[in-house]
Amino acid sequence: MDSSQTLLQGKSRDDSSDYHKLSGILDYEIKDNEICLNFKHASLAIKFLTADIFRVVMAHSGQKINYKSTDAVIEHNLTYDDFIFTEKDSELIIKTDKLVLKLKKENFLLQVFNQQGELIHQDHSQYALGWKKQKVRAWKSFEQAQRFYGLGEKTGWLDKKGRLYEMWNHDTFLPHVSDTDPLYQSIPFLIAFNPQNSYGIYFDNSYKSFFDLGSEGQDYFSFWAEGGDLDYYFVNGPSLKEVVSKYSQITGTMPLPPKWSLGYHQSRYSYYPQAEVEQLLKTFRDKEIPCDAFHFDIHYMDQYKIYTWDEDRFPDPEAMFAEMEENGIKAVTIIDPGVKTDPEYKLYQQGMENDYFCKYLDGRVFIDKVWPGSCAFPDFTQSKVRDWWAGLQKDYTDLGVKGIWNDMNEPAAFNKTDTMDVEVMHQNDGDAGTHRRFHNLYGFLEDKATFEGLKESLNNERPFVLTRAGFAGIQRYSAVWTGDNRSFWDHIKLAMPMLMNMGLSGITFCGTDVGGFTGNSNGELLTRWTQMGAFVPFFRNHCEVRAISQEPWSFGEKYEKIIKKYIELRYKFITHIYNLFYQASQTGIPLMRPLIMEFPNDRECQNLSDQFMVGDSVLVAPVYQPDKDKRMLYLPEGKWIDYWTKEVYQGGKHLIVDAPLEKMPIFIKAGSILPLNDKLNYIGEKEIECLEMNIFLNEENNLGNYQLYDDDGLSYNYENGVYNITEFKYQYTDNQIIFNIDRKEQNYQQEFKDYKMIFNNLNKDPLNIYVDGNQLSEFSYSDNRLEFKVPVVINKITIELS
Ligand code: MIG
Repeated sequence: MDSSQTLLQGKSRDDSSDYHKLSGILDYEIKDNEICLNFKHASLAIKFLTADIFRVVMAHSGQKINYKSTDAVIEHNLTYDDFIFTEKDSELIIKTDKLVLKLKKENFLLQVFNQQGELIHQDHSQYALGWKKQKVRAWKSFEQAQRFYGLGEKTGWLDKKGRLYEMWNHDTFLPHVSDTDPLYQSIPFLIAFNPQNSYGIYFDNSYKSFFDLGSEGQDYFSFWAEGGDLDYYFVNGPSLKEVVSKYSQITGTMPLPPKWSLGYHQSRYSYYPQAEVEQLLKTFRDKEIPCDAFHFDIHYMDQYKIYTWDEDRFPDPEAMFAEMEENGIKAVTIIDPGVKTDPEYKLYQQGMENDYFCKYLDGRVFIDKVWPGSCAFPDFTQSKVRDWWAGLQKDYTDLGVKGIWNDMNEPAAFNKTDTMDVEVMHQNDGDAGTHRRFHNLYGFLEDKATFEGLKESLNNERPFVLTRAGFAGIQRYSAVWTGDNRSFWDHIKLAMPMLMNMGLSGITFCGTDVGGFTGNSNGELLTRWTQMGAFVPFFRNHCEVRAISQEPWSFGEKYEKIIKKYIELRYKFITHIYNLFYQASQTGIPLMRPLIMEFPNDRECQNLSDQFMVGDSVLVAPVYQPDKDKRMLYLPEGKWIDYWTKEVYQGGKHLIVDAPLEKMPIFIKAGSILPLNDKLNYIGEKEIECLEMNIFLNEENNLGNYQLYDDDGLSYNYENGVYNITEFKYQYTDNQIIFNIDRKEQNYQQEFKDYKMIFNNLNKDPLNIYVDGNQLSEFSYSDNRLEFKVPVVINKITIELS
């Protein structure tokens, strides 16, 4: 732990005035999708990917422009050259189908306008772009009304304005408090929000970098890096959803995970010996508490040597995994990157023989202490090392392991800087660089190798990888958990804006240790945390080696009952959650969303950090304080239906609602359709024969729709079209409801046989119901709720109302 970490304010103050700035434009050239500009000691390329995504790359001090991207950027093949260029006396103007860019010739300045001529974005007039020795920096003006989101895994509120954030992956064991920074991940993607014109900036630089969002009250925001190139992407909105979605065109989306990984995971540091795991399994199944995965922490290994098993603790892991599998529980094993320097250890031998480890320029292998004692560290920048690592996964998948949990991959080391010496070299397949350049990519590249290895060895099953460290684009390979939080009430609260901003930064599949990692949890805390966790993308209960047990039953029956109910609720929502994962895999739009994403014109939502949306229709307001049986929350405009009582609320205001321990407030936006399913003990336990289609009616003259994606949840067959897409639509007028089912794609033999139709908030008596023209005799109607069953093959329901 670096002691400077706690001295946040005053760290890395970086004086703007002594940077070299761009002079006036000397000359320029246009080639294809690119405008190249020359300055006295620098040059700049502006390269269009689309009509509203462009890249800016600067070279300085006599260097040539370096077009090489970090590994975060996918091979997108995006290019756009359909712009109109005009030269005026004082500026160059580039007009695309969506934007107008103006470049001031004297004292370079970039301005971006939309088609209506509104200014969206501009460089700060005093500084614009500059460099100082190896540092590169950009200054941008900002309006006080603007909000900042994104930046991945950061502490603080939803709106990041007023803070200085550092990007340097760090094993931060000290408590994560309001201003702790950095944590484990570096996602240099910033969103500048304003209701009309939001945009994003992705700074594609893996060196240590900083984002100063007005921490000294200055009228600009700024980002800089300690090395590498000034290489950033401007991503236009105008909506927040478009910004996030367009960012995923640069760094990719999360692939569809195996459905079981969306279930409940149980972990601790560490479950052993084998008999204890068997007991754990039995307890879950006896108590019928749903669970899909157990995590194996470092004690399973022999002297913490990765890819080994402690034979005393685990005499027969293969048999244990088989028994788990039979009971529907998948094994996820932890892996640390450090390889113990034991001359009799196979991996160390292989690494030394084949030159796989990170070395200094003079050839010495970098060795430092981690759990196994002295370790060498694989150089994941080399493809041969990633191939080797990928190949190791088979050792585990052959035993029955289904997922890998990559810890300590900042990489963490037990020394003063908590990490690898920055002077260590990475070979990077012929484009070598120091650890200063590759530090933030270390975990990312390990995860890439892990993902690819698992994919290969799991034989058409989708891998599950969980990581602590990462960089932009990490969503392509791994889910992310937020590291060592504590069993503090504050950490339920802290997790919400952190996870929402991770979602806005491309990381859909994220979560936090439910119950808290360090310190002892308690019944009330675990209950409240599980309630929230049930709606967070990655749902795992995990705690530290010294902490008391925090399995769902650890604090007595009163809490167990409620915890169980919320884990069951997760599974009740699983069809919907999986559908949202599918949407995220297509569009990059996360399932855990800040309200501002759905209600962009509602000022109240701009910094609303303690409630969130699951998709576009479910609003969740966790209780994050002890001894509370009420919670204040905000409902945006429109009507909302209390999930529990079905009571209808008028939004556009704050409410104080009852929230006794057994109740976490959940509201459904009126007008929406929500699929819910039966209770499951684990994904795939049985066929879900009947899917509940819950319709939450709004006023008359209301339309609603829901598109449901469905596949086997496990294989890659969906890539060959083996999936279904069904569209549900309804129209509610004063005398009838017409409900349509349109099977748009139907190549997968789906499990549901029937839909149970539930119309909530129907305050007119249903007279006749016709299903594809035939009158239905069986239905029930009471308390404004109409219910009946129909087979999935039907197309149209007509409900005549009184
Ligand atoms: O230095 O493997 O964040 O989840 O249980 C501690 C033991 C190493 C840190 C991880 C935590 C894990 C623990 N690890």
